[in-house]
Amino acid sequence: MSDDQITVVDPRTGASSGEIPAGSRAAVDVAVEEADRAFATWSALPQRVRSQFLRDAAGALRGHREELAAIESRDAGKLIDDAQGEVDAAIDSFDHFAEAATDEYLEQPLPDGDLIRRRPFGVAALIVPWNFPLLIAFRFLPGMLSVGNTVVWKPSERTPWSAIRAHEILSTVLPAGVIELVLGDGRAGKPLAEDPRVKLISLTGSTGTGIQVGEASGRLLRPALLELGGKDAVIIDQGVDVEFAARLVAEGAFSNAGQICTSMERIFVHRAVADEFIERLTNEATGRWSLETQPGGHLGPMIDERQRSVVESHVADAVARGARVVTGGVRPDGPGSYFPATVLVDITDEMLVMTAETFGPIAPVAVVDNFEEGVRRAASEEYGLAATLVTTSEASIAAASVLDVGIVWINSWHGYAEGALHEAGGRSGLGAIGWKGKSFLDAVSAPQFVSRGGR
Ligand code: TXE
Repeated sequence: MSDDQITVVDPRTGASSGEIPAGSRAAVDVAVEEADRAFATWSALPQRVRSQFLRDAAGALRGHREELAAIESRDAGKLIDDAQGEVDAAIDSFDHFAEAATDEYLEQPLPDGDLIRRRPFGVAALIVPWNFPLLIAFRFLPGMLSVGNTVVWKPSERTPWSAIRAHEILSTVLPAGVIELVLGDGRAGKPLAEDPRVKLISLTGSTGTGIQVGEASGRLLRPALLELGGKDAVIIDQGVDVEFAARLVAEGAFSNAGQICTSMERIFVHRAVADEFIERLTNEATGRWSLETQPGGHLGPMIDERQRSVVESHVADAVARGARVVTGGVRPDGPGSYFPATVLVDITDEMLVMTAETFGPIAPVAVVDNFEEGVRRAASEEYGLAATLVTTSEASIAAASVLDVGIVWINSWHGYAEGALHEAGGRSGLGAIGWKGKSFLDAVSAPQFVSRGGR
């Protein structure tokens, strides 16, 4: 492999699935140029014409839904059913935004003939991570296009293949330049973030990268939508259905092998239910959440060896500081970057599993004397994506309102209603980004006040 190529690795085998360019300023320059050129025509189209293009895009992608899911399942190490669900939801987003960006949204009347016009920013850069390659890309891309932006899309260098295939398919129905794909790692991402012709940028990724993109955006006085790292807490109260709580936490900690920004990474459980909770969580880890290589197992591999090493080092640090491994904790023999669902107890707050993003299937369980102690310890962390509360007490829910987080899930996890809107706390991000509809479009279009001054 030469320096200007990156080898992409299949997480189930460790073997190469091919090479992509490492990225260059020159390639970014061409992509931004093309998207910039396409912007004038695309943004001037009548809304119904742009919406029809989005419907055509959904139809074209849907014709390849199984192929795209197979690619996603292989590259990101997902169970095929999960990959299919994600790909289908990703494609649906094109249909959604074909309807959401209405003429009424784009020109919002005020009294006396004045109005707010929503206008596109111009070229939008879309930098995507590897944990949900198409789902995260298409959370943003159709909505960006729907209001008239053109997009330069950079997938993660660790999972580029579904983006490459989807872009080929989209290119058969969308005008040239409306979506440009650039490949590579930071060697593509950095020049893209620094390009003054990029008028809006979205990054879902690590906090370190987010700070760099934010700095470049500050210099260019350009909005940046940053969805970054997390260290989400779940607090489990006394008097709850412990079986339900254990199932919910297993799902929150082990889904996608823990590689979700809103994974539950810190678990605070009330002493009154702690023993039963730990036992039931352990059963979940060794049952439903055993490795997919076991019969009935649902846990796929970590994305690659680098990520597995991070997870392993966090477990080793916890054990060195006195934690006990109830189950898991040791990498299995055999190919692929698998790591088992792991339950840790005797946890203290200075351990790496409680302070740094682990991004793996690790459930560190800290026992607390009361819900308020859980809230206090949950609040000590500098990340602030989301928090989950398992409780039947309104007083406990009220006590948790001090948490500096963008989302609070109560007796649930990972639900997103249409119209949901959140701004991350702490070092977890910047910019209020809605899930769908108007609350999303507000983040990717600029308001312009138009007054006829006729009063
Ligand atoms: O992220 P990066 P990585 C966390 C998670 C993980 C860690 C590192 O803890 O272990 O971040 O993952 C592009 N300018 N999350 O290394 O590097 C990069 O090519 C512009 C949380 O994959 O931030 C990729 O497309 N772009 C997260 C994207 O940024 C740059 C999901 C994210 O990569 C760049 C993923 C640069 N200088 C990881 N350098 C979440 N919130 O879900 C890299 N990139």
